[in-house]
Amino acid sequence: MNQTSGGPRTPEDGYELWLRYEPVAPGPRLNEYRAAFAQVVLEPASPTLRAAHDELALALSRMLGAPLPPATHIERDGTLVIGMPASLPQLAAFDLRHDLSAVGDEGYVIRRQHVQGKDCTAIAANTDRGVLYGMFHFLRQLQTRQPVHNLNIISAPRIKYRMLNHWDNLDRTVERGYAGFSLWDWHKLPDYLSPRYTDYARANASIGINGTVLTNVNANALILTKQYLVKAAALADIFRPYGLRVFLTARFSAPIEIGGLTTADPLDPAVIAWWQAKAAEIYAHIPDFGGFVVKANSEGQPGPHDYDRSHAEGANLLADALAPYGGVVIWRAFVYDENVPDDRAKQAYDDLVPQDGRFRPNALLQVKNGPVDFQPREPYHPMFGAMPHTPLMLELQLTQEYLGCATHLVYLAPLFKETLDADTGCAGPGSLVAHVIDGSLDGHTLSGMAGVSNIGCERNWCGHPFAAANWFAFGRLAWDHRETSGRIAEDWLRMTFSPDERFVTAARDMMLESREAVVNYMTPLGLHHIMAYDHHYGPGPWVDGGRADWTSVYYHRADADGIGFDRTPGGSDAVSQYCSPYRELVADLDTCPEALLLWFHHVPWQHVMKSGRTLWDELCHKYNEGVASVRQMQRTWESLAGHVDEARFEHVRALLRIQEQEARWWRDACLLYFQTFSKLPIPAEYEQPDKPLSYYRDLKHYYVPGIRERRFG
Ligand code: BDP
Repeated sequence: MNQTSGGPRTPEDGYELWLRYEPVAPGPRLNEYRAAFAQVVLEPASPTLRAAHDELALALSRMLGAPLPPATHIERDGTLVIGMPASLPQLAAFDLRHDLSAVGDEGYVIRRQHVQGKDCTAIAANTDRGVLYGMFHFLRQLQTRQPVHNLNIISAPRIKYRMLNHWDNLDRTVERGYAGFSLWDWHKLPDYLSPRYTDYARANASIGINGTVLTNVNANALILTKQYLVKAAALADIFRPYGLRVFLTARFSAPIEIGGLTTADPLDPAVIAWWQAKAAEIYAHIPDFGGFVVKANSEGQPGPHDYDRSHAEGANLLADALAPYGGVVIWRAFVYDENVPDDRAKQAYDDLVPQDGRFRPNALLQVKNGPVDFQPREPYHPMFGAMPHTPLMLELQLTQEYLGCATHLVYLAPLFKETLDADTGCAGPGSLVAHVIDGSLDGHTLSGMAGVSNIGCERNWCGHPFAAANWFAFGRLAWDHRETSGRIAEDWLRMTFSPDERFVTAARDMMLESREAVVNYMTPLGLHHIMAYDHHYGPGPWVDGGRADWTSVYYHRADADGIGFDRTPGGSDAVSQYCSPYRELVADLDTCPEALLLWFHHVPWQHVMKSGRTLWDELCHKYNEGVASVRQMQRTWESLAGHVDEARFEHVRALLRIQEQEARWWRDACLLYFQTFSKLPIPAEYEQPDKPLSYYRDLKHYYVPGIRERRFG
């Protein structure tokens, strides 16, 4: 644990994430907290309330120097009263009934108030889960050193299913994982229960995440066998007190692979019966099982199309099996097929939008933020707004598959917000993606947000010391998408590193700049999917041959005339999938935001940009700007030595050095490659590549982490 101020800081390994509970330095703030919180009334009458109790004791003994003495009723100033009014009569004096009636079963009220002549604070909710969430919010106030004299917080989540998706395989490899092997030690489960499972649940509860999909979307049917269900059930038992429900991925062909049937046709009575029995078996092991997540008919996965059935028919098969138990099916919309000749960006929409209204009430469709695949920048997915009769979930990727893998500092909240705040216009102005997915636009009660996890077994959970910020930001935005990227970054920095204002301000600015930096040095101006083949580590704009929609040339389409994918009506016409006025805005070369120009248009090299530069010069400018931003991040970090313990400081410093090298690698490789088409010089004012294009093309990288499991069969 850190010391409070002055002197070198004790080395930290990052294990405690944002739950370090750094001691409050002696001074007015500590005095204020000690006066405000002097004893606690909390009946640990359920496992969840016990968890809240234990967390509070841990946190306050660290932050304030001692745990609060327990009390049974309000007997003095500084009494903290925590619980549900239905079971804790001491809360009656606060009269929270009205506010609690509006926060549902996960929200809470935190209020400082004079009751019975004493200065007290209540943390109250309708359920014990709400109490736990409220307690974590309360602790955050202290961790971020907020004043507490006016505490009056009413909060409820805007999204119902706030989930992590682990792309974890049963052999413990993690598809697109850059933080070591899977947390789930399937081999030793259920007999050995790592303490990390509890700490994982604590961290999720602290940011309101209430669901976890344990297994990869490229699913292995074995997870649905008894042998593995008992293991998953052991995890569910640990997670339950923290309000975290377990979900599993369902392989559509499971009835054949583990059920001995000859078909997985969703309309076949034997298949229907098999899934019904399977659901009953799962619920016998995991009574609060959340449901299935399914990737079907995409990238080689089996699905209903194999039997000439629709996605809705496939989803409904599983939805019906889960319905008696209150489970949901989350059907992924990431579907595209190399045999469909049309633009990959259009395929999910074309396949799924016509099925709007055909899904069961307990089915959700999970849609990635953009229409291709988690690129540094994409326009929002046109399915948002196009399926008013179906609850759409937003799927974001926390793990940095296309964003520098293990080593780049990229704070993703600005990317997430860009999608959430996008106005689809589909139900008039102000039809934000956020309103589509929180259900408010079309009156859905089911709503969800999923983040593809960046967590592994590395000691600090996410690998890069800054990567946990993306887990944190995801949870905060899933709870309330109106929060700002800057505010979330500040909280995370204060809790993770130091509450010192100078540190927080500088490091926040560095984080906020990091996303645009990576866009600029990898894929500026709307370029996309030009990473190296398969592992996606490093640049590969020359990738050609094989499956066309997995090549780079498919996406950038550079030629002697220009560069970019023409998605206007004269090209693939993907623009027509958007509602007006966005459709017209992006379809017109003159009004299309330059940040997405080459996503929607094939643009001549000599086209004059808003800056007055030609497209080619602008490309050179952007790539250099990206490198310059990383160098600025390095300078900022250097200036913060002393604010962070040496172990974590040096770790980040080394990774920033790698990031700077790789930003140059990206810039030089891409500019040299695109130059073979533009035939134009890199303006002399910029650094010139010091190696030929052939050098970059010949680079080979073996054993990049995160490559998908090569399964038997
Ligand atoms: C892509 C990944 C692939 C995933 C796929 C998916 O490259 O490993 O299986 O998405 O989301 O980003 O299904």
